[in-house]
Amino acid sequence: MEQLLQEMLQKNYGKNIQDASNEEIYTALLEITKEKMAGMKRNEGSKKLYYISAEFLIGKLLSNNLINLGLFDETREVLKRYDKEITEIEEVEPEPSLGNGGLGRLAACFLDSIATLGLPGDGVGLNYHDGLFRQTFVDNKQREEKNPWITDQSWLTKTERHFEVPFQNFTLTSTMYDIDVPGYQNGCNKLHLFDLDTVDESIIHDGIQFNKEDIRKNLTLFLYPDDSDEAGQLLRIYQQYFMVSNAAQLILAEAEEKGYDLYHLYDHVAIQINDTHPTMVIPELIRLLMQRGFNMDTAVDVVRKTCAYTNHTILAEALEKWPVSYLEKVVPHLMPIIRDLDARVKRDFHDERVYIIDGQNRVHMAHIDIHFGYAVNGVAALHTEILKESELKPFYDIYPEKFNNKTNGITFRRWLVHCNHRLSDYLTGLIGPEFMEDASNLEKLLAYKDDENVLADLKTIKKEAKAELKKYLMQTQGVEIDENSIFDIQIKRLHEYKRQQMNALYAIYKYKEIKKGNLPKRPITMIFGAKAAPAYTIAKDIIHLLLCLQKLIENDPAVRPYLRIVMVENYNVTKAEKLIPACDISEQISLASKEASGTGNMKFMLNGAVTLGTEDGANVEIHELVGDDNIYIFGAKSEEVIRLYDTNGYNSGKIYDGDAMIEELVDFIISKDLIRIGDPVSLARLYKELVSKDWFMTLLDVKEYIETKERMLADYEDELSWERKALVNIAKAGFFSSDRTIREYNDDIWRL
Ligand code: C3B
Repeated sequence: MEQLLQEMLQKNYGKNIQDASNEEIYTALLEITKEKMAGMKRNEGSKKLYYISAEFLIGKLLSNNLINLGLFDETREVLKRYDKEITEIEEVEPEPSLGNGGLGRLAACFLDSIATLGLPGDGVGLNYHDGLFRQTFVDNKQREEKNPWITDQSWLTKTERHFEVPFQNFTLTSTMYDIDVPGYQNGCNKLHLFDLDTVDESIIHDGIQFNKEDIRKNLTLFLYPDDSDEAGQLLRIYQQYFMVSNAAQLILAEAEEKGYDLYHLYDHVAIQINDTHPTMVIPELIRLLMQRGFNMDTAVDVVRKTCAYTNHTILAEALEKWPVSYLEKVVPHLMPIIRDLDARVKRDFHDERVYIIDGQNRVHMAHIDIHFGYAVNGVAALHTEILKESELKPFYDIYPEKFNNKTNGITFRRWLVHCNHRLSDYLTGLIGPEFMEDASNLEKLLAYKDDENVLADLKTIKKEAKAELKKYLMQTQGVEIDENSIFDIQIKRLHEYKRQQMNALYAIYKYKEIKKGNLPKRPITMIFGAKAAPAYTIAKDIIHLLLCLQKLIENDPAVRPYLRIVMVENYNVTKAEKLIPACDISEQISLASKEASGTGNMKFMLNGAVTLGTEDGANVEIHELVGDDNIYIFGAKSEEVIRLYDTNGYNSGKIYDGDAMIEELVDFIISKDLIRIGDPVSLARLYKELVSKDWFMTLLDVKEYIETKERMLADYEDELSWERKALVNIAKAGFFSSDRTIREYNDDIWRL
């Protein structure tokens, strides 16, 4: 590596390692790594997977690619010899902005595991130039800015592949870009990102505004452009069709190049539809096969045996339903096929809940996936049960054999080896390196459950991570936190169902206690990271409340030594990698039944944090694995929540009126103290939402939440017993390796 790096720096800049800047070293390492990956063996086989997804939240790639190539340690050593830190070199790398939340990060973990298991499988998505917006805080509010991440030298490689994508009154020519996905000690796959040469970033103005009608210029500018008006919804359909038409054309082109019989496409290709965004791949493939001479029945049959669908949520807003009139405007050539599919369903089933086109002339995308794919999976045990028993019950009754569960996972290469090398090195020394190959070997750690030296070491490792986070927050945001405080962290998209507002009510509770003189034994640092969708008003109000509380406490010398709130700006993968190793308390407090799985919960556990959570998503499985003593569970169970929804039985106003403490906490949102700092309109709106609607039942669980968190804080003071909980969490995290998840997908669904 030393020689390669010297040569590259000489060639590019006429410099040696000693004199090169971090930018120059980064660029040289990027080029070296790209060349290595280009020379790697490809994962091959007679059947290949295409994982189509609107998001791939891949994070920075340099370190992870080096880890997977087996070059990381060597590179780190070489740089050290010249007094350079790889972490600082990596600061130069822009984070690709190709995803929003858990769904996109899951897709990225999956690509890593697919390649690592040696399976031939490529990702297919879009090359958004500005991706998801960059978040800044101005006047204690979120502001959205564009987020350009593509630089001259990047992991993208422009290819010679182009496809013609037809729309109603024009045709667009695509360009395919590739990013290599090297497996850990295995072959390489690719992430294909489609783009348009005519996209023009200069049309963006005033933050993230742009002309939504100029498709040639705007198509791949943003991930999830604002869809609060018709033009925005049409743009999303343009994006989705562009993505899947390219995917379908690529799949058929590769199959034809290999000489496969398209009548047996399913012997050579599996297509995974990640949430409903890529659903139009089904009618598009049918259309393309019919262009090649298939009749409709045969095309439907072949496509049905090729496509599988993953459901990631039961929230109605995310289960897409496009008006027929919109599809007619953008992709009129797909509508005859969609109508035909709908007619088949209406012929066979007399239950309007399973129709594709409903009585209001809307196309239910998930219904296309379920009828015309061969597998449907949820992403955690509880979630899959809810799909089968309530959300998708009419479908489960028809196709029980299609439904299966695939509990999510995370790649340990990124979420342990890369983000917490101290812990990962320590574990290797203690229990051997086998857990890197097979994560269930982490259980060997249980043998040290009562070893006080090991428990003390774990504490030291956590302390170092906390000190590092402290340094990072100082450098990036200028806030100073106390590394001896308890780090209580909630990082995830801002959504009412995730209940950051409930955590804010805890902060108010604690603030008031401290004001009364009930000081905590140890200071608490509450850390949040979250972006709110630009048009999601209440979510932005919650961010505003958190930022106002942060300000209030910062300016109060009586409270500040005991309680801090830090809202991390522009939360992303890079920041998650710094936050997760430093966490003591992992906040997983969604309203039971609403969080399909969660994957942050797994990352925290793996890094020795203890979960404070509801019985929701994968928390249920974490609970089963670690046992009652090593997790803090509270709140209404999913059955109760579902019953409350079904019977209209929840009334937040009644809870508020009937409980003096809850009333006091909620009233604080519109207190003089906060109104002085914040925007009265925004705070009053949030207050009103909580007392008059509270759709995600914050007030139902808030008391038990506060009690449980208080118990947790008290337990933290028993150091040995706390570290033992941390140890058990690490030891039991092996199940959540995405290598396990992908093995299951392959065994049960893809059969590559
Ligand atoms: C998320 C869900 O909200 C999480 O519970 C889940 O862990 C991940 O997907 C991965 O399965 N999700 C998301 O990020 N975006 C959506 N549109 C739907 C679900």
